Amino acid sequence: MSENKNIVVLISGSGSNLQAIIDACNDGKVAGSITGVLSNKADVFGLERAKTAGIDAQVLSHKEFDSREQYDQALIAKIDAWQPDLVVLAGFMRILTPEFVQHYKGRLLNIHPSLLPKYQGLNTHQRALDAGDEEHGVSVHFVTEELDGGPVILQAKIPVFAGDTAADLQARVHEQEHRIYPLVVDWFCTDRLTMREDCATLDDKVLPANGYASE
Ligand code: NHR
Ligand code: GAR
Repeated sequence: MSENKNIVVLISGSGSNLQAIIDACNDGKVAGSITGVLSNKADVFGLERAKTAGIDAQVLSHKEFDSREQYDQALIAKIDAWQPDLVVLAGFMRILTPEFVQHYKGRLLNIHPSLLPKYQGLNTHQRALDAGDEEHGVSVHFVTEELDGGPVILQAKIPVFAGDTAADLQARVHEQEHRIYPLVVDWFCTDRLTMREDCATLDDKVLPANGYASE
């Protein structure tokens, strides 16, 4: 089972999390290889990162489809051609249908820039600032039908300082993302991490609601 796993990464943008996972695979820190990268947007830098690393990179634009259901069926066909053991959302900005989520259930991860269950959805950094939060952060979770509602695996916190802008928070969050996402991907690839009955388990222990070692 814990042979080298096939990983497919879905992106919509700059792909700095993709890069962190590429680097970790190359450094032997992740027991897997990225067999494909798919973006719903053409001309994003993440596609260049994939090509530079010698990874098959393709675009499937949601604009070419009449419905989310049709788009997601086409997405599944592309992804499955890469025979993934794990599908990683890394800044992928399209909400996925229940059919898609069901197809990859238990092998679909997302990184979300907030301390879930706070700030599901978009504009998380500005919302944390507007709420006057003194801490903010990032969560890696299994994807379920409920948007940003699947079981949390690992979080990292960052401080919010007076005068911070959303861009400051985003930069601070990014640093943490690049540390924790490869780690969680490796847990999956070494068969330590599973989803059972909508709970995340690490080494057969059910993780708490905020993930590993949270307060
Ligand atoms: N799909 C499901 N079913 N469940 C989740 O938990 C998902 C998901 C798809 C993406 C990432 C997520 C995030 O981390 C994610 C989690 C996009 C939107 C969104 O509103 C919301 C959450 C996330 C990603 N997207 C708009 C849409 O209409 C488009 C926005 C845009 O293109 O800029 O799909 O935050
Ligand atoms: C990351 O900060 C990720 O948490 C966020 O997008 C960024 C992608 O950066 N995800 C979302 O906002 C999902 N709605 P990257 O392209 O450099 O990896």
